[in-house]
Amino acid sequence: MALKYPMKTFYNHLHAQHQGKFEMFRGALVPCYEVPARADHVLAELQRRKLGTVQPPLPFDDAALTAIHSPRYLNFLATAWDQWVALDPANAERDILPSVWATRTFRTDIEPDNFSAKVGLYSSDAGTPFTSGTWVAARAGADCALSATQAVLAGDRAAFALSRPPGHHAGMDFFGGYCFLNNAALAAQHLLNQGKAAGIKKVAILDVDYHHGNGTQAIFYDRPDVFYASIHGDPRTEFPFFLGYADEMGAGAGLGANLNIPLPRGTDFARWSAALEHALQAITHFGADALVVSLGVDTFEGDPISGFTLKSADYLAVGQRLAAAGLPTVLVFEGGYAVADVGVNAVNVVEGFL
Ligand code: 6XA
Ligand code: ZN
Repeated sequence: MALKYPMKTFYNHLHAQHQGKFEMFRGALVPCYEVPARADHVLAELQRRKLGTVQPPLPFDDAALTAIHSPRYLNFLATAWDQWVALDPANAERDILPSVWATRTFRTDIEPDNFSAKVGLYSSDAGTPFTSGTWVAARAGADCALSATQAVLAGDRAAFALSRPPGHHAGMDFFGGYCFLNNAALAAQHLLNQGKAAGIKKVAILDVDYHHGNGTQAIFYDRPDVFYASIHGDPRTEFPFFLGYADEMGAGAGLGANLNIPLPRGTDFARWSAALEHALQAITHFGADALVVSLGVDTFEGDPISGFTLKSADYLAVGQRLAAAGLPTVLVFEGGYAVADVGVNAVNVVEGFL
């Protein structure tokens, strides 16, 4: 196909170093849904259609990470595996999986010495194994998001961060929902920090993943310069359950800069695209100078852990509609677990955008 302009994809060449064995589901350890093949399928489909260029990320220093994540959390991520294996050499064969948490009424200001307690302090669920290569993979994934952002700051109309593990459930200081570093939040903050000369004063994050991006929302909840809009499965029945309701509209100076559109299981593309229209109109009204898209394709009818019914062809229309917003855009890969279809669906968004 003839491209109107090339799109750069920054591919996390180290993503497969994060390869969880099991996640907790209804009292049993089940094989992880978030597998390396997901990203491989997207890469293969991009290359098959010859959509732009694929390159590894540029390295960014830790200052880009501490713009979003707390130093003590980053230090934990960087050292967790070594701490785990130091407890027992046999742990090298086992993933770290949280089992105890600081829920309501507990203290979170003190980092305990006990390793399991530390894991609990910095996590939100038992569905997110931390493996020997998790930090290396997540760190390179953040570099992909920052590199795509850099390309857009340098004048590209759009760029794609193709990485795993995903990011939108990761908070300022916790992992969960298969996420460790919040790639979309890092991109948005980098656009603001480095985009002054380009006239970028306000950024919107549009989260089209099936799941509400609780981490992203919380990071920017009181910020007037970042609008977070999300279309997702109703948290009354869908992960992450405890955030993502329609009455969450931002706080303090950020009041009005958060929009949640929860939809019931079974939602089809007609209803979903009306929600997309609503979200994009709100982003236009906000006056965003640039857009970050949390691009999950777990809205697909065949997704094994989700409940919407979008079809592969619908993702072409999604890409077209995102492009019609007319903003410099960073696309950040998030969820999508119908592994054999993830490549076609994600790349349909990219092709629709072009
Ligand atoms: C519960 C399901 C986690 C959903 C992860 C996801 N283990 N988030 O796709 O967007
Ligand atoms: Zn998801």
